[in-house]
Amino acid sequence: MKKIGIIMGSDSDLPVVEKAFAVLKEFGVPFEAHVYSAHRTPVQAREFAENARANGFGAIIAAAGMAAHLAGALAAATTLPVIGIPISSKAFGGADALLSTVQMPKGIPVATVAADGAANAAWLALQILAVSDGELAGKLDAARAENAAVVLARDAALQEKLAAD
Ligand code: RP5
Repeated sequence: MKKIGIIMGSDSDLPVVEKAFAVLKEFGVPFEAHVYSAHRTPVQAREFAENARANGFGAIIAAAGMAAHLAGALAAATTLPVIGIPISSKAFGGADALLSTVQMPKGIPVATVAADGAANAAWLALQILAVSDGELAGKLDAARAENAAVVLARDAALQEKLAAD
């Protein structure tokens, strides 16, 4: 099975990124995580992306805040799909990182999730791997069915309450 690479610009991003770890663990998909910064350690970040396909990765998740160039810098060095997580910061609440991550020039796309949207980054990475992995696609279908059952149970509870009022 292909691995997911997770790169974060700083260990201060970890509390958000851990939500992606949790989703990947739930589905039993292997991942590797590193702290590499587009600005502070550009050589290591680039090397990771350049070698990612040969090293068995199928997608890369990149989390960074503020002047968030990490996802774009990684995407420039690989044709693997790169998913960007803009990390929210005090000054602009994540709008800075969101725009820095999403506004890529044509030819070098970054699939950008919501600010601090680490769980969805992991779900999207799983869906990318599931394009060529039927077993994983089945697990994703089952998880969606479970989520739907939870929502429908909540709706049923609401209908009961409204009927009783
Ligand atoms: C970004 O700058 C990192 O991804 C982090 O979100 C932000 C602040 O980094 P630290 O100063 O906390 O290391 O590059």
